[in-house]
Amino acid sequence: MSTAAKKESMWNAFPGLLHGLARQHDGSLTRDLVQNPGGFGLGQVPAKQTPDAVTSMVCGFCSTGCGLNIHLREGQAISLTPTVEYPVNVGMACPKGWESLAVLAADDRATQPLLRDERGRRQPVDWPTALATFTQRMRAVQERHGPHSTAFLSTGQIATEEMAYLGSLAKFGMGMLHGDGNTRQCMATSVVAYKQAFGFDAPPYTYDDFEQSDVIVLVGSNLCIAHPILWQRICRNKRQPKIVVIDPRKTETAMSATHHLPLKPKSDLTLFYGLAHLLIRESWTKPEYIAAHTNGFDEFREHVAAFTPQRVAAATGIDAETLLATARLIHEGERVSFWWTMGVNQSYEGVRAAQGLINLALMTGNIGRPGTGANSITGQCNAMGSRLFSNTTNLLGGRDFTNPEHRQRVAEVLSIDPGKIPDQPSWAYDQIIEGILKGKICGLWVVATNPAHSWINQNMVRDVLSRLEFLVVQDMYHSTETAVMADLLLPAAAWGEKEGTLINSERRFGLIKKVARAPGQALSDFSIFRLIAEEWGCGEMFRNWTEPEAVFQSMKELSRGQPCDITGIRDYLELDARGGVQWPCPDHAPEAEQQRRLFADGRFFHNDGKARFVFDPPAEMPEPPNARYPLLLLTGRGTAAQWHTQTRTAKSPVLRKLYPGGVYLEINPADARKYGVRPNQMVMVESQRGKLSAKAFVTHSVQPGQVFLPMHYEPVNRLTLAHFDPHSRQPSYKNCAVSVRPAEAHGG
Ligand SMILES: Nc1nc2c(c(=O)[nH]1)N[C@H]1C(S)=C(S)[C@@H](COP(=O)(O)OP(=O)(O)OC[C@H]3O[C@@H](n4cnc5c(=O)[nH]c(N)nc54)[C@H](O)[C@@H]3O)O[C@H]1N2
Ligand SMILES: Nc1nc2c(c(=O)[nH]1)N[C@H]1C(S)=C(S)[C@@H](COP(=O)(O)OP(=O)(O)OC[C@H]3O[C@@H](n4cnc5c(=O)[nH]c(N)nc54)[C@H](O)[C@@H]3O)O[C@H]1N2
Ligand code: SF4
Ligand SMILES: [Mo]
Repeated sequence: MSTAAKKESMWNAFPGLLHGLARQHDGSLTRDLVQNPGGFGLGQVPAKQTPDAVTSMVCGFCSTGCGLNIHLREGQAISLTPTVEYPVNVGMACPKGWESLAVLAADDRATQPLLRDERGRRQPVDWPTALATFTQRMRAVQERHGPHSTAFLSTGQIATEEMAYLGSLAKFGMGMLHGDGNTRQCMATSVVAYKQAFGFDAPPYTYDDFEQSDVIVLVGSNLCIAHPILWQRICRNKRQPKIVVIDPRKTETAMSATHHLPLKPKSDLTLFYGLAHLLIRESWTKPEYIAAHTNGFDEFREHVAAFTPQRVAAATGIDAETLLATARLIHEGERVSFWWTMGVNQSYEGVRAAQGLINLALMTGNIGRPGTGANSITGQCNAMGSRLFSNTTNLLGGRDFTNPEHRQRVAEVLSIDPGKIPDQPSWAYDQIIEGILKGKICGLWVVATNPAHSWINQNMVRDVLSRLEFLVVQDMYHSTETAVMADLLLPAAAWGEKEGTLINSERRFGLIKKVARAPGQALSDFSIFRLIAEEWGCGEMFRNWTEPEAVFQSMKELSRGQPCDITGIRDYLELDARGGVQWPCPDHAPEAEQQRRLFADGRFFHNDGKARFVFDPPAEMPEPPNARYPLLLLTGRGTAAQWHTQTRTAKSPVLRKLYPGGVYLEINPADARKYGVRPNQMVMVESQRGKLSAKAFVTHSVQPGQVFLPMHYEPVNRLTLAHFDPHSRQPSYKNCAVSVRPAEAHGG
């Protein structure tokens, strides 16, 4: 392929990129990039550095879990290219994946432990001092305020083995009760929805379903930006699928779809009940499937009887004709798949909305067959690992802390005293934050997450974190919003500098490998946990966990007999050779195929083998727009080149060119006129809790009455309202009331 053709296919592949560039309002940049495709890091190897070996591993950004070939010289990575043979990405990667190595080299990498002195300055210390300080001060907090006064906040972005170590060390070794992950911000809703409906947290699909579907319903999911390679998988679908995007915004994905339902924000639940109503009214359900494989349908039918097209049209803004046409699409599709992400999960009624989609799949028999499913797409590279093995909400292996048999089993596998395992689950993230506010949590250990940017309602978070007696942050950079608040910073090695496994959205275990040296004295999270275990005096408990692969062997045993059984994966070598393996993979099973989906036999994980219809009346939006704050704020991903709080992506000069440097607000032209806002003008966006200034991006992609801010910029969560789904305690980041006015008019 010529360079120009390659370039063009890049643009086509990533509508999200083009959109990001369009927002820069700067044609010169586009021209530069087009003239200099090398800027994309298209895998060219610098002339002087010819690789002498290649190894492959999975990407450490998003949950897609693409395979990357790492080109090595003398054992060190010099460049990378997407792996063609890997079943996930079949030779493709998004800009973040291409730039994975670039973000490792940065001036603000944490290279040594930093300890705050009496005058409040961060001073470099050696590891023995750091470890001794950690232990002494955490112990002191526990002695002063009781054993449960220390807690941890972890992540979906370290290796599964590291998560298992952290969760076991903190809870079984150090006596903590409370520890949660940033996956609460993200996936808690799907976890609860699946558990209640299927009996286990089990996303049923395989990515091949994107290619096998003939109707693909994407709800609150901006695939083109957030999962660009999964969008590419849809583009490979030869069945000419209908693609229905349900999103209040006309996103890049909505623009590329065949159908867009721009519903009113948070009216999803009503919409799904309205669709169920029509499917029942028109006899477009699968009674045999419902009778054989589900419980609760009769009650559900009664519940949705009240959701007439008129009522649903009024609540959702989608007219009755479109509702019927959508129900018809679902009925006529031979293979219909329902996919959802944060537009569903991040809501005060996220769990019921996710179950609304599960109900649609169940009642139409769209599950367990190729191209079907009620499919939650995860976000972080190892959100799925966190769900099964982080020992936070669930006991190791997807078990339950409150179940004595489960505790006994885990104690046996780990050869520990069952009395060391807490018999109650942890507080959720928001309860830990509130616990700090109430003086119940006084020591906090934050690993691979950046709550001082990403947690909802920042004004409160900063204040809360500053009340802690001891805040430890373990991060690869010393400069994150949370790291700079830490009393003690522990420098961590990053993806590419350590080994372990990640589990992607389709339940596939993949390997990460050490292909680069960590800078300075930074250590892998795994090594840090080991050292802390020794220093704390509980090293003996983890004597077998000498390296990540040893923990992997324990994880296998912990999974035995569980729905997520992986006893059939011999070791890392085999995992590597097989191109990743999806769970379940029990040891007695024949060699597993590369693509597998759950529930092909119609059996779910509840004791009676049946799935459940779960439903509730829709709830009121807690903070609807009002006279003072007349606009509804949506937040989410901005471009394919930005990752969350930007600690990583901002370090790549290439990625930085692909997105606007400063915070921008998407606002509809009608509202821009109404509030006197001109394109590119600085505006003040204000909620009851805080304000920020942003550049106005006047666009029809948001509806009148709504505005959108990308979450990647630090001030955004100063505005958001701390409210949560009652079942999952996931924050509802995507709705609060704000006002917008030109900044100059007020001197700002
Ligand atoms: N480039 C990039 N990719 C990422 C990430 C990143 O930071 N950058 N993060 C990763 C992570 S951790 C996650 S969780 C995923 C998130 O992936 P997505 O969920 O796809 O991303 P978001 O933009 O947060 O939200 C998706 C859409 O929800 C819509 N939405 C808002 N309110 C509603 C509503 O009430 N109903 C409906 N139906 N839709 C609504 C928004 O308009 C938005 O377009 O992305 C992953 N991939
Ligand atoms: N308003 C709004 N807010 C949101 C969202 C939204 O849609 N809107 N989305 C939410 C969602 S879905 C998510 S997932 C969260 C994400 O929120 P965060 O988890 O806070 O975001 P990240 O920037 O991914 O933070 C990861 C941190 O880990 C560090 N790190 C990376 N690799 C390693 C490693 O191997 N070891 C260690 N020790 N550190 C490492 C990075 O430098 C970074 O500081 O944001 C949430 N916040
Ligand atoms: S789509 Fe996700 S996993 Fe694939 S290269 Fe991009 S960031 Fe990495
Ligand atoms: Mo997420």
